[in-house]
Amino acid sequence: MEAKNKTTFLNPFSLGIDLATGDMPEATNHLIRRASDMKGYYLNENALEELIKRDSDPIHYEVFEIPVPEEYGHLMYCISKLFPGKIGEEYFFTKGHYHTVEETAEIYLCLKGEGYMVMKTSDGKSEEIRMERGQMVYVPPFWAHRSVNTGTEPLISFCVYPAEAGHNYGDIKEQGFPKRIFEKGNAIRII
Ligand code: PAN
Ligand code: ZN
Repeated sequence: MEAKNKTTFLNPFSLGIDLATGDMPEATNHLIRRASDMKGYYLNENALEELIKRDSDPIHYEVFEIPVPEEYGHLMYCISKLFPGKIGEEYFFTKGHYHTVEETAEIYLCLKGEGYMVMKTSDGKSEEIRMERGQMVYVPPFWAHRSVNTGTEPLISFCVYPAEAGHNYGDIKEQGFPKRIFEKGNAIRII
């Protein structure tokens, strides 16, 4: 069979994912974001600079994937692993993005750790949904999304989304999300 409607024909395959650790040994793509990649994202810029110096620009989060064609019909999937910690009082988070093809959703199944999925729409709606092991978050089309680690171990999720979705970091670096998540007086505060 040949490609149909511009969707590349593939043979079925399987791969292993360790549900306790999120390890995906056959992953061929490994995206690394370091603390220095997060400049401009956190409220306390000095605290981020201190972390970069003190810990020699540590890894902030990583994504492991085995790519499929970025075409309508295929599903991209990956493991997202966000380390725990704070920049000042603000919990570590991923940059966050809209999908370039805005009408594409995403499923995050949390395998380890705890935190929140922080989301917004371009017309001002905002949601924060708790993530913990065994909890699935459905990110509907049109919602920008960022994960935040409020725990003490890595926040690890298995993500699935339409392969043609693409990532649009858009206005998020400048405007962020309506809510940030802090630790204040030993409590998690969403402000
Ligand atoms: C995830 C994210 C991953 C890293 O795979 O790409 O958690 O976050 P950023 O892309 O915001 O840096 C996803 O949502 N893919 O669409
Ligand atoms: Zn996404």
